[in-house]
Amino acid sequence: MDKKICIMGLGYIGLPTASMFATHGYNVIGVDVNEKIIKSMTNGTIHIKEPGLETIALAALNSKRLTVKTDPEPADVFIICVPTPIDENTKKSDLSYVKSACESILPYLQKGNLVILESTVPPLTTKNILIPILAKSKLVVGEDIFIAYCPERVLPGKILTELVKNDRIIGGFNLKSAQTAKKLYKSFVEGEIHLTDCTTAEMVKLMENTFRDVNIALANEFMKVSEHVGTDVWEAMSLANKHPRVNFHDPGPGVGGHCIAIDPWFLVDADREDTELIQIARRINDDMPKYIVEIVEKELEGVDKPIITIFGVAYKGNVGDTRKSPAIDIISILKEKGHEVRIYDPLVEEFDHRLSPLFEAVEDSDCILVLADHRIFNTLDLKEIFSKMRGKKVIDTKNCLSKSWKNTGFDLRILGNG
Ligand code: SAJ
Repeated sequence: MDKKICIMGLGYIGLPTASMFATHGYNVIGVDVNEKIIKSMTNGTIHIKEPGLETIALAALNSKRLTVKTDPEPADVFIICVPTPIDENTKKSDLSYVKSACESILPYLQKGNLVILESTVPPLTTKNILIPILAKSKLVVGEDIFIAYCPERVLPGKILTELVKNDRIIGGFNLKSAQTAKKLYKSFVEGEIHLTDCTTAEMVKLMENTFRDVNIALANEFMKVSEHVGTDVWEAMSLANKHPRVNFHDPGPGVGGHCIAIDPWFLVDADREDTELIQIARRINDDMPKYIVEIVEKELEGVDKPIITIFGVAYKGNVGDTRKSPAIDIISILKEKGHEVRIYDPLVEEFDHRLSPLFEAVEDSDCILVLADHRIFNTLDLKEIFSKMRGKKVIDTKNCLSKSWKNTGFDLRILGNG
C-alpha cells in the first residue's frame, strides 16, 4: 500500500514539500485552515509565486496524488509547516499555529505514525510543546509514534532546487524517529541527510539565519564608517575578501523577508541575557531604512518638492515577495516627511502602495532610489528614462547597477561609497 502523508500548512514551504512528495510516489493530503487557498487550489490556481512551483503543484494535483482540504485525516506521516510569526511589539514568538496544528492531528494519530515539525521555532519547542501535546494521544512517544524536527533551509527564489540539492538536518526524538524521517526525505533529497536530536536541529536552523543577520549588520556598519570617512566600502570589502579567511556579506537598505529578520528573535526569546550581539545586530538592520532616508534627503538638498522613484520593493533581488521588505519602512518615512514617492517593481504584483509602470514612475522624477537588486534594472531603456526625469540622481543601495547607468549620464551615488 502507498504511504500517505498529511501536510499541515500549504504556504511557502508546505506547498512545495507536498508537491515534491506527491510527485515522488506518496499520496499527500495538503491541509490548510484557509478555505480560500483550498478553493483556489481545487480550481487549479496556485497561490504562491515561486519558479517552477506551479508546474509541479499542478502535476501533483492532476495526478490525484495531492488532494487538498481544510481538515486532516488519518495518515502514516504528519508534517507540520505552519507559520511561526513574532509579536512586533514584544518580539516574542507566536506558536499558536504550531499548537493548533498539533491539536488538530491528535484525533487521527495511530500506532506507527511519524510526526515531523518543519516550522522554524525557538529551541526546545519540539520537546516542551509538540511532544506534550502529542503525548495526550496516549501513544508512547518514541515507541508507538515517532517524532522529528526537520527544519526547512531553502532560499526563496530557488526553493524547488534547494529542496532537492541541499543537505538536510533531521533531529529525532530518538534514533528510530530520525531514521524513519530520513527514509522519507530520501525519496527526493539528493543532498546529504544528517541525523541529530530535536533541540540541536532547532538550533542549527536559527544559528544559520542569525549568522547571516549578524554578518549583514557588520557589513552595514562597515558601510556607515566608509560613508563617514569618505571611502568605498565595496572596494575595501572586495580587497579584504582576498584574505583566505574573510568573506563578507553585503550592506544594503535593511533586512527583509520572512526569516532573517525574525529568526534571531527566537534565540533571544530562549535566552535574552546571553544574546547581546544578536539583539544589537537586529537593531542595526532594523534602523537601516532611517539611514537610507537621511542619505536621500542629503542628496536632494536644495531640490524643491522632490519626486523620488523607488526601484524595487521586493525584499530582495529577483523575487516578487515584499514580506517585511525594508522598502515598506523607507516609503512610509519618505511619505511622512511629505515627499512624493512613485514606485516601480515589475516583479511585484500586489503591494500596499500603488505601483506604476516604468515611464510613469520616472516622469519628472528627481531621483531613482534602488532598493532591490533585480537583474531587470540593467536591461531597461536608460536613454528614455534619462530623458523623462527632471533630475538625474540615482541612489543604488545594492551596488547592482551596471556601468551603462553612469555612461548614460546619470549622477550615480552608490551606498557605501562616501
Ligand atoms: N541581505 C543583505 N546582505 C546580504 C544578504 C542578504 O542585506 O549580504 C538582505 C536581503 O536583501 C534580504 C534579507 O537580507 O532583505 C534576507 O535575504 P537572504 O537572501 O539572505 O535570505 P532569505 O530570507 O531569502 O532566506 C534565508 C536563507 N538562509 C540562509 O541563507 C542562511 C534560506 O536558506 C532559509 O531557508 C530562509 O532564510 C528561511 O526560510 O529561513
